[in-house]
Amino acid sequence: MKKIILLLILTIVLFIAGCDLGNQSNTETASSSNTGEGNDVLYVIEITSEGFSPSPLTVTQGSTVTWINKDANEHWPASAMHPTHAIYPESGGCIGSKFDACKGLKEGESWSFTFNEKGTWNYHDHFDVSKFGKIIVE
Ligand SMILES: [Cu+2]
Repeated sequence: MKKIILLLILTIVLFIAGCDLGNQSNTETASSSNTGEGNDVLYVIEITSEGFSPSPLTVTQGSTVTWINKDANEHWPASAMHPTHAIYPESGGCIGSKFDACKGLKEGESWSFTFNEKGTWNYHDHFDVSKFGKIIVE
C-alpha cells in the first residue's frame, strides 16, 4: 500500500515538472511569433453611477474592450451619437452601428466589443445620455 502511494506521489511530481517545462517552451514560442497584431491585453471599463471609467481609453487596433456594470441601475453602452448610434463605421448591431450593446446591462453583467477601426470613438449610455466615454484606437 505504501509503495502504491509513493508511486502516485512520484507520478504527480513528474507530471507537474513536465507541465512546467512545457509551459516554458510554449511561452518562448508565443513571444517569438508575436507580430504585434491584436493582443491579449484585457481592457475593462467599469460602469458606475458616476459613468464610465477609465475614459478616455487608448487601445491598439483589433483590441477587445469589456464593459462591466458595477451599478444597481442598468446601463447601455453604445456608439455616439444618440439616438442614431452611427458614428462608429462598422455596420450591424441594432440601431446604427456594430458598436452597441443593444440592451441594458444589469448589475454584474458585461459586454465586449472588438475595435477593428482606428480612430477616436465616442460613446454614451443609451439610458442616460449625460454619461459618455471615449475609446481611442491606434
Ligand atoms: Cu443612445
